[in-house]
Amino acid sequence: MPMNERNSAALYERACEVMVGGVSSPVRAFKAVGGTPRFIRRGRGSHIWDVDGNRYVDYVCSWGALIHGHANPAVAAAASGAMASGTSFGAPTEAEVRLAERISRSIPSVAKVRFVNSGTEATMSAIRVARGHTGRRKLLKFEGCYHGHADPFLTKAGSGMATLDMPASAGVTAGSVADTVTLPYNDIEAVEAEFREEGDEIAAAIVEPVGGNMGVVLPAEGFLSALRKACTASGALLVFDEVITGFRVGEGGAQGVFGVEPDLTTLGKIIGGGFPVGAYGGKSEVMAEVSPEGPVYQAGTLSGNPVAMAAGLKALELLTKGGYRRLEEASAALQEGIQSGAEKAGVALTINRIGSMLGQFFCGGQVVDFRTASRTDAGTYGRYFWEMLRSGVYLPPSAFETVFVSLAHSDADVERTVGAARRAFKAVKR
Ligand code: KE4
Repeated sequence: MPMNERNSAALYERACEVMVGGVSSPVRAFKAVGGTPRFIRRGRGSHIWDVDGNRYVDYVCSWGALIHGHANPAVAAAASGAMASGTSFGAPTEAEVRLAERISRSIPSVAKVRFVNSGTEATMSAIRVARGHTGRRKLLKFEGCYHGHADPFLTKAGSGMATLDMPASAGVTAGSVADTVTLPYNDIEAVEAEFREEGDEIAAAIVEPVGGNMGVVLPAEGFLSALRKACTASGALLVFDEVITGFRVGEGGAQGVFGVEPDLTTLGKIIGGGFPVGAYGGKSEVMAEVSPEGPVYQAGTLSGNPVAMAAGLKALELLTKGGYRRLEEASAALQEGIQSGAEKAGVALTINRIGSMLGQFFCGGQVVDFRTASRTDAGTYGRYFWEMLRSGVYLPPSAFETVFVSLAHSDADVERTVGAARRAFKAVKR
């Protein structure tokens, strides 16, 4: 039965007249799955409603920011309470000190932090600090990882660039990526060879300690520690981009789970409770490079704004060990249910998961890097996406993104999603 999408379609038409692609970020345009993007009217808990009144169980969760679900009352109250005293001062506030202290307690490698307004600002600043600290130029990154849209990162990146099959971006000059070296994720030999060849020129190696922008790809045994060892030996800084994994895979982030300590960490999403936020931080002697203490300049009008700080602090306060256990249970049930549905239907599906991050690949065999992730059958994913949407389940409109489970997702939500997936597999098989 065709879905009622009249209002989304009308809004999309209007949007395309005045907004590029009708959206504020490319992956929202549904290009990889086709059809009309859903314009969302409201969210509550694990659900969102579009402007045609269709209700969905949401697994995008604002790309991972909403670990407590939509319009969490305590987070909303913290934000509105902050707003009642003013939305921005362009001056220091106690709220940012408290959030910085909370982050540092949870992620001990972050002795000093600087707040910014997006993950992109966090990663671009972290690389500038690494270059300032080491006096070197080269940046090592990994295929399929996405670190935001700053020029040095826009080669063979994940997320929207993988979705739109863009190995590079127009407007990014050869000069600005001349110092970027991109290696296959999980390829320890390639890392060691690169450091043998150019180790003394590398300012930083930046990596998603769990890939979340090529679907979900876990670090191979020894990959992160090999990267740590190579950086330490060469004097390059190791940067963990934990914009997704920070407070997602555990209170101490992926570095806490895998026991590898970076020199710098970037954060975002969850630490803002759904408000625009980013942060970068690390060892005091490295962060001392940042203005006004040191010579690396970085600034921001709304950085550390009190509303995002209040919402982020409340979101982190609400995270408990029991909460992470719940996320693990619900996500495991979701994975098992969907996987068994695919097997029963004879659909080749590989699911990678860590905690409440799941990646679904319509291909057989292991998915361990961007090359194997790219084996996913995009056409099947698109049909699956629409079958699930028609059943009231909102998945990422791209195979190169992460399915996020929140603390608002109930057992009933999981059961309903598994049932929808079973039906969807039968349909995509036809
Ligand atoms: P933002 O600039 O979008 O706040 O953060 C950039 C970024 C940095 N590092 C990682 C690991 C990230 O995942 C991101 C942004 N994530 C994507 C979704 N995978 C944002 C969604 C979008 O681009 O619309």
